[in-house]
Amino acid sequence: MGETLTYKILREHLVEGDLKAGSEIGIRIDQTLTQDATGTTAFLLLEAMGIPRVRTEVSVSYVDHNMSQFGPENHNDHLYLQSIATKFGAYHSRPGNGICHQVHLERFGRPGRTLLGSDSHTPTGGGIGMIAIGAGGLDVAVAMGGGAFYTTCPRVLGVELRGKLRPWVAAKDIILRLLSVLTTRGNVGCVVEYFGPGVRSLPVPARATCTNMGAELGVTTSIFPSDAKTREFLVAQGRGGQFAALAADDDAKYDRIVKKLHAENDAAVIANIRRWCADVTVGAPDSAGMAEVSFGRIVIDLDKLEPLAAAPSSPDQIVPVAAQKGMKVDQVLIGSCTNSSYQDLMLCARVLKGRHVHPGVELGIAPGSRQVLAMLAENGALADFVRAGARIIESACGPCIGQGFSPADGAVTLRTFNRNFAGRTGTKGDRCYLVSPETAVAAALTGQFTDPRRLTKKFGIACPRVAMPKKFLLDDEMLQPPLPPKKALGAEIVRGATIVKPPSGEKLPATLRGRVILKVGDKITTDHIMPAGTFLKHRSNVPVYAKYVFHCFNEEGAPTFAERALAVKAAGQAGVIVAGDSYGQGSSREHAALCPMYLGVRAVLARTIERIHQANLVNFAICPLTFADPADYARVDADDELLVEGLGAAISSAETVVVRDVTKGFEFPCRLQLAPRQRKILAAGGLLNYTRDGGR
Ligand code: MIC
Ligand code: SF4
Repeated sequence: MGETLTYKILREHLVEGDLKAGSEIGIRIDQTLTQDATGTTAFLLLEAMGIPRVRTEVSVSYVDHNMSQFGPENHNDHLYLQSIATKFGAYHSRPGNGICHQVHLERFGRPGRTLLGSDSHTPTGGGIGMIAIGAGGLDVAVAMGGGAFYTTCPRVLGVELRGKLRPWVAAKDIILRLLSVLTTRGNVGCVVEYFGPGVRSLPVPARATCTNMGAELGVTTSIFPSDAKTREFLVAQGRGGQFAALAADDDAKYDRIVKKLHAENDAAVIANIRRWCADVTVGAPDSAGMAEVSFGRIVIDLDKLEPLAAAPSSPDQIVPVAAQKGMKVDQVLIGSCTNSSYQDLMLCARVLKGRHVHPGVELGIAPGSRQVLAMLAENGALADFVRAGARIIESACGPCIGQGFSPADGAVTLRTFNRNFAGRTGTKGDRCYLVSPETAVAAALTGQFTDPRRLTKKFGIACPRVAMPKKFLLDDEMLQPPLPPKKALGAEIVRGATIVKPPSGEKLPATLRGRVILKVGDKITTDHIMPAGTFLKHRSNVPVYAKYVFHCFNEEGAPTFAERALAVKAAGQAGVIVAGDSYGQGSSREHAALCPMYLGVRAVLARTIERIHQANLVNFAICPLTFADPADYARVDADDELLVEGLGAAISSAETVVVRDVTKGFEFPCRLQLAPRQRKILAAGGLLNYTRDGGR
């Protein structure tokens, strides 16, 4: 039987385990990337492991997130990263050089290689045929040191693309369509693999938009084949020699995906599955209304796609742009690692050339890289933007991570980004829609939600065709190469006062006596747990950053989560967080585990936990437990005292533990769904201790 592309690359990199979906595997990592908001911790942990030099083929440290430089913290981080990265044998992409995923695609991405990045959008590299996975900084530090990356061998979900996108319909609409089918829930342990004749028409940046936002599906990664379009891109980047043709076998068999969905509440999702998937079966709902839905693969006829948007406040709230027609738009932002390529921005520049932004709209443009920005500057497109009234933002994450451009109260903001979690823009109650550059630029011109296809019908604007440049502007001056080993020996590490050694984990107690500090609902993202925006600058200082854990749930005048947690810790009890489905969605930020650990949290009790976050919890010795019966979630409340006898022993092999709610006087079973290596890490008191003890 033929093999998927995913398994071909995994097989080549397998160092431990069997390629059997659901079992734990260890894979060799060829390349790593870190960014400044996660990278300082990653490098501090690398130092703590006593590893003097990276052992990968390529490791790159990017600076792109914390760029506002209010106070000394950001610049301290930049200088630390510059000094440690080059000393330890990594490339350093200086601030101003662009967003890590865009730059990595341009300058380092290689078909068939593995990439591990301390950022959840690392799967962007799948657009060039890599197995590119997001992980916590500690996992990336281990990989930089030459260690394998351990993960669950995935099920591979096939997405067959047919036909060709029509004018004004974009790659963003493909991934938004996928989000309407798969949602952000219940896809842990899958890889999305694109195939079919429709792939051929999509250039690498369009593919990268799809794989980038695969992160929002919660899958391990997404991947496209490497073909003539990949070669074209690599040649234009001056790296034609790195091309390799890669594809699944013609008779490759994709996995069936089985999901439990609520027959009534998820009726729209089930309808989408019926419409867009092959071989669908929908079981009868059980007593709780949950039905088993299974399907073979997703089939998207690109000709049939229409412009879509993700409505507030989740990337899977998908609506047709046409249905929003007439809604006033106050702000349009074009950029982020999802849609800031040369082609994306050229399309917008051509539409805006000789025209003006609607007076009711603020338009911001953030080119994804210095390469993109320099090319726009040289060919005059930048001037077209400026003359149209756009505000030019530097090549960085910027507004995507709440660094400026927060919208006014009640304002509608359209962004070409990948996340619209509530409050991520920096404004409480924000109304943020995620759209393609085509839809964004249409709104910038008209001042309202406008199906971009109407630009042709109503305004006579033809959809610009932006071809792949024959040669991109190549200038790697802002990419500092690693110092040669001899020079590196004497090089100094610049360590500002705001860079504080992160705490390491402790072993779990034999019996856990805990207290529920907070109970939260479904789809709690790492932005809820550890806010970014103005708090982002404290990433290198855990004691300070920890003050803001669950900041969005703190109430004025009442003790904060941090204060309550520290009181519980002082009383000799373990802190426990209780959550619903999909706990820890979104980013890879390990601070969402590291800071709660610092405050004494020792267990998370949830209905389901997302992949990267679960790994981060384990890495920092917080025990991830899931309710064996999801109905028990409703019975446990904040402030309840919990007792888990024998937890310390159970983590080595038990599948379930019994949790006693001492306050209410009842017991309930919880699952310990851990891979064998995760059990060892937990038993050692976290990954740092495990590695120091010689664990692999
Ligand atoms: C994000 O998009 O949320 C981030 C900021 O890039 C994060 C990483 C971080 O929190 O530093 C991510 O996606 O992993
Ligand atoms: Fe940066 Fe936004 Fe991409 Fe995260 S999603 S890496 S914040 S641009």
